[in-house]
Order: sequence, then structure tokens, then C-alpha cells
Amino acid sequence: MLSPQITVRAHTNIALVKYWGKENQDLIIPMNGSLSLTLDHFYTDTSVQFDSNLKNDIFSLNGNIQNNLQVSKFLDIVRKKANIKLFARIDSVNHVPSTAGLASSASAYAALAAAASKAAGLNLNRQDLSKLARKGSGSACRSIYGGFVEWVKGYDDDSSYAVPIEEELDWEIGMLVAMVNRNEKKVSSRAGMQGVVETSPFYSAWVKSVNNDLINIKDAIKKRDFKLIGEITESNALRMHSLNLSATPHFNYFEPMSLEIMQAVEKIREEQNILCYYTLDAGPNVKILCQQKDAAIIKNELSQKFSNIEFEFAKPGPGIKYLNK
Ligand code: FM0
Repeated sequence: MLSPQITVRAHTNIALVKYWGKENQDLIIPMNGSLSLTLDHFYTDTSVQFDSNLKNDIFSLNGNIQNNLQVSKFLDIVRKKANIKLFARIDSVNHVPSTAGLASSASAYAALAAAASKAAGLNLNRQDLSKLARKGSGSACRSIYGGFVEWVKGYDDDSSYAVPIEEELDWEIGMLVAMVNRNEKKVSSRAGMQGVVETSPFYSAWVKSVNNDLINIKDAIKKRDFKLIGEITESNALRMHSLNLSATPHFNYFEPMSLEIMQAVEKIREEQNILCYYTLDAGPNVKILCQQKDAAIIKNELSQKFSNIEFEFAKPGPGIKYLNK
């Protein structure tokens, strides 16, 4: 028996207000809500087909067979929901530099949740897809939707999911991504955030301040106040990274080049009066939130200073798409 082969494209998202810590590690319920921008430039295409001839799941990433227990564990959730026992062939192509802090797990699990559930015969709406994707990787629940997306914290499996704030953005903004390093990250986000929850003496202050950031950034989005969105984004990222510096053992995701780019962004802002703000995730790449009209100037300026670094500009992107009919 062969299920239909379903292919889904999901775009990555970058959090402006970060998810950093879990209340429930099995179900991936976060300690705080978060808010992201989905990007058009970085995405994952994933095909899933269940096949009674298979003795185990076969997962290939960019054409290479992987031994990935997490993917099979995720498919177990789908199999249980659909009440099937078949294994699947999963083919993923990542148009995102893998695990370099460009949130590839977000697009990966959003695409996998949508493709696998449909191939298994489930007809989930986007809210249920968001809950399912969340159990693969927390940030993936936001990649179901395009534009500005909030992950409402919730308190159990059923109440923790993402909601679109503005899917079709008629606003010319985007992110300039500085590819400082495409290599594997030193500390996974999963291990990093858990260490922080358990040991940072600043953790409760973080949770409190994020709740304010969320209220303020949603207000700023509504009012189209780009400056305020940028200020909240930059300070929220620095607070997240200061948790890592204050954990035991301490760790950080910065490379010297990341810090140099952060300073250069501040300088462009101060000296040229251009609105640009940085954020970093669990890796050294720097993402610069800016308006599309300024992207070329900022890119040009930074490319001159950092000639061996690649910069890619991404506009706001859409939610998941089924690629076969
Ligand atoms: O995206 O342990 O989703 O809000 O990217 O798989 O649930 O990979 F900066 C870090 C993403 C964390 C912030 O963590 O963790 C954000 C981060 P998982 P994720």
C-alpha cells in the first residue's frame, strides 16, 4: 500500500521577540510567547509518502540519507494521530543553511508536519498543523503562517500554537542576513535554552520583560512604528543572549565577526540616520531588520567593511504551501 506523495514548502521565520525556554520539554510548551517574521528567501521543500514495503522511515536531506531519530519520533506522533503503522519516505531540500542559526528546524518541521499529516490521511487545519509542528521544534509552529506571527504561549498541548498577526504585509520591510558561519552551532538551541532555564539567575526577569515586549511590539506593528519594532527586536535579542552569558556553564553564540557587524549596524544607524536593527538566534549569523528602501545602502556599506561575508536580503514570506495540487 502506498499513500499519496505530498510535498509542502515552508518558509523559515526569525523571531523579533524570542522563544527561549520550555515549561514542558516533552510537549514543547514555551515559558513565554514569541513573535516572528516569516521570510521569503529561506525555505524547505519536503515530500512524504507512506509505503507498506518499508521496514523503517527513510529520511533524506538535500539528497543525502540521514540517520535522524527525531524525524522518526515526530512521524510516530503523526502515525498515532492517523492510526496507521506504515513507515515513510521523507525527502527534504533545504534552501536554508542548515543549523547555522537560520532557524532551519522551523521551516523543516512546519513542512514535515503539513506533508506527513496529509499523506497519512489527516486533514488538519492550520491551527492543528501549528500544534503538530510545535512538537517537532517550537519555532516551527510559527512557520505555518506568513508575515508577522505570534506563538501564543498556552498551557497545554491544545492551547499552545501560533496565530497570524498580519499575513499579507503591505509593508516594505525585510531582513538582511549576514552569513558569518554556515557550520554547525556549538550549543543546540534545545540544550542552550534548557541550561538557561535551570541556571540563569535572570530567567524570571526575562519572562517578565518578554511579556512587555510582546504587548509593545504588537502595538508598534499596528501603528506601523518601524523604529519601535526595531528597538524592541534588538533589545529582546540582547536580553536573550545575556541569559546565555549568565548561565552555568555559560555559553554564547557570538563570533568576533558577529560583534563587529552588530557594532557596524549601530554605527550606520547613528551616523547615517538609517533605521536598522540586528537580532541573532542560536548561531553567529546576524539578521538586520530594515526597510526595503534602505537594504541596498546597508548591504553595500557592510559588504565593503566585511568583504568575505555574504549578505542576503529576504522580504516577508508566505505561510505553508502544498506544492502538488
Ligand atoms: O525562534 O528545542 O525552535 O524564537 O531561534 O526545537 O523547540 O530550535 F534564538 C533562538 C528556536 C530558538 C528563538 O528554538 O528549539 C526563536 C530561537 P526547540 P527551536
